[in-house]
Amino acid sequence: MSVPQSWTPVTSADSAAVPSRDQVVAGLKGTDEGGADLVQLLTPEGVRVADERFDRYAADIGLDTLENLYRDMVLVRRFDREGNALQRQGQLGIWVPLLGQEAAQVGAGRAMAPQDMAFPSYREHGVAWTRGVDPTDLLGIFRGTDHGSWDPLEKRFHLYTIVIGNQCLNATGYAMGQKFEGKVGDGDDAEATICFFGDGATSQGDVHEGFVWAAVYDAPVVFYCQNNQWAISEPTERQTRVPLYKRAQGYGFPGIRVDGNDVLACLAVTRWALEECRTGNGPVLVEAFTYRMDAHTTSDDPTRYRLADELELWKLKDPIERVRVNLVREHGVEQEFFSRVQADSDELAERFRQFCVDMPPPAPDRMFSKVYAEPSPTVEAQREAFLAYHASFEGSDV
Ligand SMILES: Cc1ncc(C[n+]2csc(CCOP(=O)(O)OP(=O)(O)O)c2C)c(N)n1
Ligand SMILES: [Mg+2]
Repeated sequence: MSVPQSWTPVTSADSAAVPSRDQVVAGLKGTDEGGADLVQLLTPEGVRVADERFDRYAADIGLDTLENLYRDMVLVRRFDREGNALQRQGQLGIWVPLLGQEAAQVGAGRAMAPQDMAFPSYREHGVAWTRGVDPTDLLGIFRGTDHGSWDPLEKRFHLYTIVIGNQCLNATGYAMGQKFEGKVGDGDDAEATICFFGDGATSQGDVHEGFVWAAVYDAPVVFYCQNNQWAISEPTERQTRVPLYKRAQGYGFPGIRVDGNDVLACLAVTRWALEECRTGNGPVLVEAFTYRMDAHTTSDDPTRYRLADELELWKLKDPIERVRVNLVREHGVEQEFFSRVQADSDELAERFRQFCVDMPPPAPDRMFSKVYAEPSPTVEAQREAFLAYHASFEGSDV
């Protein structure tokens, strides 16, 4: 086979530009120049720091809003922990914990305008909360009785997607529709879409295709990647040779890395990104640099593949603790506020638990009743056959 004329072999000078494995890992962990690019408004010690570019997107955040963001995160963490416990007690088939990702999710969710649309994966309980989805509406998914019982159009929050990365195609298509229907512009009612996915999802073809279509159609979609460092047992360095936010450049749109454990920075950066999209400058890739503090799901045991000291380091960057420290030190907030939030969260957890325990088993033919909007003879025949089979057990112990 002859070599095409335009082909030139890689010289040693070119390969000198290729980073070493150590340099790649340093970049992915945020300790190189990529680390300096990290947008942060609240340090892990709870100190508010200035950021020339993004301060104006957090300028209106006074004490009340900061308290509300804190409350959101505490309540979300509380029902997430309850979900884990319910699975361990046999009430749920599985639970997908979000521990450690509260700021990344609450910050992004609270940046959305009511008319914006969100496409989640399966871990976005914190975003669901900000969209007004009652946490009990998540329970059917994990108890295996439904696919989520909220109205996606009313909440502007799509149903969960388990197929990794697939929602990037849905979100891009939806955003293209927003553009074609003239919903992008300077008006207060302009709309954008935000798509949530993980670091591992960036290796999926669906995400690549979403990026390509969004780029060439200038679709108003914020690709919000929560880089929690792990895709089950696969670390980020097995997914990429460059920090994820830098990938956007290859598609021709901006990419930015934000401290995913800093709720203020996540809020400010996502407000900016959504504004870019609403006004016709999208898409944008946001990499929220965070950490999955618990297992991938309740079916996973992370002690098999990662060291405890990594978790200990991330505990020092806890997203809730840094807001608490800031509220006390810079705003003089008293214990009474924190006790009230704690009481509210316990009340929510109790309601969540009781709802779960009281959930009735679904009727045996339920799985056939919501397959298509219109009646289908095939599904109807399957339903009849299943009910007859089911009836054959009547009176037996099975
Ligand atoms: C197309 C597809 N392949 C594989 C899986 C199995 N799977 C479920 S979660 C997961 C890892 C995803 O990691 P990441 O995108 O980083 O998201 P995270 O779970 O960390 O939030 C995989 C491979 C799946 N659900 N869908
Ligand atoms: Mg991940």
